[in-house]
Amino acid sequence: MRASETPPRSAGLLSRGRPFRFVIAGTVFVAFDTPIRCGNTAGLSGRLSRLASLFSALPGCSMMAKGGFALPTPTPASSALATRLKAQAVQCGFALVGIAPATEADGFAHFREWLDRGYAGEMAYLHKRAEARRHPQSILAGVRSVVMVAMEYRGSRRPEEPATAAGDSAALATVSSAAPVRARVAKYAQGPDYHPVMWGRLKTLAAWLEGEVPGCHTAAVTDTAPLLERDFARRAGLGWMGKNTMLIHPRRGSFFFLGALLTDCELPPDEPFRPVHCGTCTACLQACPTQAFPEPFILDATKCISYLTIELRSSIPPQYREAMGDWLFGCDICQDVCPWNRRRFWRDESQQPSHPETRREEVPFPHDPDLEWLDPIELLNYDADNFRQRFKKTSLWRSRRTGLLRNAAIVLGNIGDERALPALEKAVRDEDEVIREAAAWAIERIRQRTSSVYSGLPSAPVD
Ligand code: B12
Ligand code: SF4
Ligand code: SF4
Repeated sequence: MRASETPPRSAGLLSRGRPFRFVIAGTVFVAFDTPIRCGNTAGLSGRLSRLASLFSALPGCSMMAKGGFALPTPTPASSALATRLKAQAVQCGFALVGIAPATEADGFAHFREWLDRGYAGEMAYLHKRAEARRHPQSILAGVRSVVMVAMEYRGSRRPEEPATAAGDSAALATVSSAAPVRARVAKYAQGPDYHPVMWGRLKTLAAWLEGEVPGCHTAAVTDTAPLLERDFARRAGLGWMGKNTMLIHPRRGSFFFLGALLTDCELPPDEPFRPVHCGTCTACLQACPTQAFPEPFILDATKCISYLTIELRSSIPPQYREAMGDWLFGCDICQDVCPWNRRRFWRDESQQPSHPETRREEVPFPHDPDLEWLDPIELLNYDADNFRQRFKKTSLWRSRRTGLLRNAAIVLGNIGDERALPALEKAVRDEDEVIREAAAWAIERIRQRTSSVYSGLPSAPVD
């Protein structure tokens, strides 16, 4: 008997009249020296079944033997393993879990086109490792399954505090001198840096799987690895890609992080999420203050406040500064307006809907109320040490001191009054050119606004 292995590949077949997708992760070819008559494969099947049962004894290994045509389907053993794996994922604190086959990413061509159109801006890492995003094999050799998980975060939005219509300078200019000057942080960043939290939970899940399937290999990834996460999340059945490009789940909305556990253990894939529940809605496209969607489902990141405040290292182009409003770090507007996120994330739990899924015991992602809003005047006084101490373990570390102080100055230019001038005047002497330039811009804006307010006052009465 000779045995050989084929590399992973996928195929589509009809099973009971319904489309069925599966992965042939490895095929063991056998040859018998006993002649078998055409149409009579009983002897072959018997021997193959015995061989298959040897493999099936390995936990998590699924195998189906067929003489003539090989139709591998998940064995009850691997389905049971998948079910227990999913239960374990919930125990680890994940709100959603699904399994996608480890085949080429459906959206890879779309991703390449997106890069070619220049929408990635200065995010050089996306260009550098572009080809690696074609197939998860680039992260884990021999990968067969991609277990996609979602970890929810809850932010600060309350009914009385809708996201500021950034760019609405009339509203912003009404800031009274008694009101605190504060700058808004995107919900996902109102807590610890999510990467270690996600990796920690994924590693617990990986350890469980490795215990169940000795010898299997895993890789835990979130955000930084070359994986098109939303693509695989859709294929794992976690939701659809909205017109705002977020992955949206019908009951969970879109305020969650994605993570992936890659494994060479073969697991039965879930059905991909096929419908797109956006319908005729265009709320996100209209609400985006920088008009960052050239068309539905496509984001030009170079115009997105999230990119401008977090990823961009240089000065923020002047045409987007006013539209930033009071967003200091990231932006949630295209999610806040999405009907699929309505009724969720009020911090007052009494306003939560009573859907059974929301009542389920979950390990919440830690939320820090002190990170909901930050004082941009205080931030301008931060040196490198203050910055490190306060933000090293948070997502805000990503923008570095330069980016955060630059953003603080711009927010002050948009909403600040004369109280901000001393801090800004100090910042125009900062050693960092990017901070100096933003501070000078903000001073100019505040002075223009103050002088227009005074020129609008009625003249003093003449005795
Ligand atoms: C680069 C990046 C950004 C960039 C660009 C965002 C973008 N829309 O592309 C910037 C800095 C702007 C950004 C912002 C944000 N990000 Co971001 N970001 C990423 C990152 C690292 C890569 C995304 C990417 O490759 N973009 C390029 C586009 C082309 O790919 P894509 O968005 O995945 O789109 C796929 C599908 O849309 C699909 N597709 C679309 N159209 C079509 C059509 C066809 C025919 C097909 C077949 C496929 C297809 O194919 C694409 C490629 O797979 C991912 C993590 C990861 N590794 O995936 C996180 C990620 C997408 N970001 C995330 C978050 C939370 C955010 C913010 C909400 C943060 C904030 N509050 O400020 C914002 C949201 C802005 C927005 N509306 O997207 C989460 C999203 C979770 C979710 N529920 O969707 C991710 C997954 C990180 C994580 N691990 O949780 N981000
Ligand atoms: S995150 Fe903000 S700026 Fe970016 S696309 Fe959404 S609404 Fe527009
Ligand atoms: S706001 Fe409307 S169009 Fe945009 S993602 Fe949500 S449902 Fe889709």
